[in-house]
Amino acid sequence: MTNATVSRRGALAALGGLPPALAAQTGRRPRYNVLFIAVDDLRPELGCYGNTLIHSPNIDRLASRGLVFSRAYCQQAVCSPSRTSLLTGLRPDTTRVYELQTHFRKNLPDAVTLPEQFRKHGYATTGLSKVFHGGLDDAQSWSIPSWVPNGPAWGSPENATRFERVAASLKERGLRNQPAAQASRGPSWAAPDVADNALADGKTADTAIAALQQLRGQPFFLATGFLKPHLPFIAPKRYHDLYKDAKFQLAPNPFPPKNVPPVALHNFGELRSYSDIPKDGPVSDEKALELIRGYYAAASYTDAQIGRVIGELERLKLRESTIVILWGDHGWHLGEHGLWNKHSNFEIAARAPLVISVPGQKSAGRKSAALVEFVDIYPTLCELCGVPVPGQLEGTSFAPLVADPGREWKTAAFSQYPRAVPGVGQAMGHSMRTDRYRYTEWRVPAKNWLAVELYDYQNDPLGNVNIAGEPGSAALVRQLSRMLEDGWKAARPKAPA
Ligand SMILES: [Ca+2]
Repeated sequence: MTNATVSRRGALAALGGLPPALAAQTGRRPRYNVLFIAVDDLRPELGCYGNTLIHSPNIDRLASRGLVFSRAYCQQAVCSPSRTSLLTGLRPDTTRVYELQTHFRKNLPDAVTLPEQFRKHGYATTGLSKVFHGGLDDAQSWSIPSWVPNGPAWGSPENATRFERVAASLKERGLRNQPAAQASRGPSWAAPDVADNALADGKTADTAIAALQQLRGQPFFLATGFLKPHLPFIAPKRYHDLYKDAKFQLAPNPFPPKNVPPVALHNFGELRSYSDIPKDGPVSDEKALELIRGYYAAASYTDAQIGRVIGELERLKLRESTIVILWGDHGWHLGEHGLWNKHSNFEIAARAPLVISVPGQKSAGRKSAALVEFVDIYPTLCELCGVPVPGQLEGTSFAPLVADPGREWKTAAFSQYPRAVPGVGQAMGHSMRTDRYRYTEWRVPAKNWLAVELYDYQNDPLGNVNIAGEPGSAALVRQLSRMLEDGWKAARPKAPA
């Protein structure tokens, strides 16, 4: 019996799944459904993460029935690379998807995605709205064609035709999507006085509710993507009104870390593409407060839509047979380190929300501070549902943490971000979060160029000082550099004794 078998059976037993002996005798496995909720650009700015200003009652309620990971990290802090890594179970250096144009099947034609693996093992799978990055959908992942807001109705012949057209067009283009149109964008936020489902995420919730009604009665994997709080922060007025009297604070560290190498920073071009943001220079304090308020309103709008979908799951009495997992695809700078958007290797961009609720889970309502990675989600869901875990995956199932949130776990989580260095070339920044430190190396291998960052969260909780160059750090830098080079395989948890 392998260690993996032992841990899987142990985890299922602790979760209240079938007793291992019975499962072994009957070959029965829990065929939990999966409600897989992706939230675009949601950072851990939620009640269940300790924020008392934000209104996130529905995600908080999910957390009270699940496990909250306080230190979960995406593998690259921008939409498509993060989602591609999570959905293929492979790291960006394997998918070689570092930007928003390349489809992973260009480099990995035979990859088996997470929903595809469930489809292959008898599940109905479908994707609503943004699961893969926009325009980079993957037809073979879905047993029922995916759906996007403002397209034909889900499950309709028209939607299937649209889906086939998109798939054919991707193939024709060598799976290469056109860069998103950078047409002149309007303001960064708006508060129209409209119904929830006048906007995309409300339509997605409506469709998810309809999909649940149709999918019940068979094992299903329903992936539902919500677009807010991605820019622009457009949410119905009632969600902005939640914060009418709220006293927002500016980021406590609206400046680059001391001694930071310039390669770690960026000019937040995404935000600047909106009409009310200056093309250069800092964002005014007044605008920064507006943006923070807008972000909160947009997050609350999505929280309400998530509540509607989970409410339907309960109404249909599917809650006790369904795993609900929620993740934001990466973190988001709201002025911290003088930055906006994602696109960095800083803690604030790499760390993202992750909540899992498993039927019968004994750890319901608890938090885990274990270092987990989004690349771990694929093997975790397979293990919990009795779906075989493909051998090529580069993550580790955290099902043992769902059973025992305080157990020893990974020694590091890994992220990366590419950046052009003017006059030098294209750098890749590889970053590693350990229990105490964040250590990052930016390299242009052809030029033997290197820049290093080291933050000590024990002495500097906000990561405001890069101590990599300090004489007293030399031995630690050497040690962490070796650990970074040894990589994710060496950081995996040890099998229980
Ligand atoms: Ca995103």
